[in-house]
Amino acid sequence: MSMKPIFVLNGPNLNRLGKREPQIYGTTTLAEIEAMCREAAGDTPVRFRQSNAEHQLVDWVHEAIDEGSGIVINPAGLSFRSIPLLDALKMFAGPIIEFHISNIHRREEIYHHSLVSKVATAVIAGLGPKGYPVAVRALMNMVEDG
Ligand code: DHK
Repeated sequence: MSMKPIFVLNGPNLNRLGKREPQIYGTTTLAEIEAMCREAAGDTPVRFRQSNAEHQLVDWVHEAIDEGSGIVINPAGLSFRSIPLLDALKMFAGPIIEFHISNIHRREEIYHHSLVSKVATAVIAGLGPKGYPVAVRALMNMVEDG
């Protein structure tokens, strides 16, 4: 198993999980989600990050390009319009899992067309916060399979 870190990257407003629209996103906090991801990763190092800034997400993808084995990314609102984030992800050679807590396809039209899906290896949407460890384990399997 690669001991290069996996990256779990989270976009805008996800720092508010727990209080943010609980009927959509549940009441699990980002800190609790981080703990679930680290538990799922076992001995594999996890770089778990969140930012409301597009450029910060881009910089973290660059870090993953240089040092990471795989990426789980919840781009949140950046999923739908961010060419810079898409361009950065195109440079990443490993597996990418795009993750959304909610089923974006069952929501308003503005959430239906993710640019990130054009470069993601897989997309997980609708499993809720407990889907994050599912995504981490799936990513680790992809990394192991090479
Ligand atoms: C989170 C967001 O902030 C929204 O912009 C996405 C995604 C959905 C989620 O379900 O995790 O549309």
